[in-house]
Amino acid sequence: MTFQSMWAELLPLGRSSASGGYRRFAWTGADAECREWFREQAEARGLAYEVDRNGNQWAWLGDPAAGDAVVTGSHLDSVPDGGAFDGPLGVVSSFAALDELSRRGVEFTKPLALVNFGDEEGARFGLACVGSRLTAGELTVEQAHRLTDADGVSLPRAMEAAGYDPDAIGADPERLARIGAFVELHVEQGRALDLSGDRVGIASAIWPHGRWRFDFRGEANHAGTTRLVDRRDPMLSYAETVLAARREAELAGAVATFGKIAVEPNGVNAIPSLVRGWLDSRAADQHTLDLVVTGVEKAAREYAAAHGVDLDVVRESFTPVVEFDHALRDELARILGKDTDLRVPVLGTGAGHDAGILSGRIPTAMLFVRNPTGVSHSPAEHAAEDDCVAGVLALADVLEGLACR
Ligand code: HGY
Ligand code: MN
Ligand code: MN
Repeated sequence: MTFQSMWAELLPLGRSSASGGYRRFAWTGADAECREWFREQAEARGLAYEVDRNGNQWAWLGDPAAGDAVVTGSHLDSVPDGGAFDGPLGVVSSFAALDELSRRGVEFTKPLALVNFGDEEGARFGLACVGSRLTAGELTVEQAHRLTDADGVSLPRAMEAAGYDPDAIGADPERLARIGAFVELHVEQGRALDLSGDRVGIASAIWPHGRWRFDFRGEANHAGTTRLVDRRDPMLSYAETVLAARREAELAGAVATFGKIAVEPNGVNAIPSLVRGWLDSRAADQHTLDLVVTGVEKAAREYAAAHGVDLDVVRESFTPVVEFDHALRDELARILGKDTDLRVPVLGTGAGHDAGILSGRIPTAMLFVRNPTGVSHSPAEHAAEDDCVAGVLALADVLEGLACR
């Protein structure tokens, strides 16, 4: 198996022929196909394959009980019509890096594990990083059991339908206690490496970020016969709030996005009764993020009041700022610094990752691979093959430096 052949195998799984994007949502058939691919890759290499209580997939080399394991991997699920690289690049690269280390004939002094964390994108149930949050004890069983998708299917029912036991989920401190370091390789979701002319980068931090649901409730009525003055139209308040979010973010040097909306009854000729919009906002620090979200909510309440519309705002997902482990970050820079042909800058990101969730429990680090357009969460997401191969070799160097003699 080569990076290219694994990539080609994974590429068609869960891909929409209409958009060319991916629809690999947690506990669906597409997710099951990707999971089967992971298991096959693990067993083809004689790795000890297991699925943990939260549905995360692990492939071990060596005895996990020995402790101080070095773990690498990422996720295989996607956002709706996401790109091919966000998540899968880290998983495929971890198998390719292990193959490279086998070719080098290295001797491992620590256990090594490759991992696929489930439901990182939160595309179906609205919460990011469910698999790693559960494992880290950042999400309670009760909170997880309350998650439902747009069709009203709960996370437990979805897990059961996929053959997993939803009553087994929960924190897994014993597993985390066996891990000395987790390194996640990921396509960069931005253009820093393209602008600096580098193939690979090391992560410094993840911006604090979250998701807030804005429920604007008005009065359903006939679009053709209701006078404008008689309307309580939640769509107007929603539209004004979207513009307010952009304004607040620009003022604060942050980002804010209303990317998802649900309208009831969603008829062309019906004034909505309910407009539900989801805000994703991120900023370099907590104070700035608080300023933006507070500003958006204040504006939304003013707009709602002006239109006789009720508003509820619910924080659905939140990740505080992540400073990756400095010692591990510097160790990666030392290891990769030996390759004089490879400059490896350290850069921050506004994108969330499982490595960010786990960073509160174990030392974690990230490697980024150049994305020439910076585009992500889109079918247009791309990374050049030679940059991907450079990422594999860098990951192999890091794993060798951390886990081998
Ligand atoms: O939303 C994020 O930053 C990540 O892709 N889950
Ligand atoms: Mn993503
Ligand atoms: Mn990702």
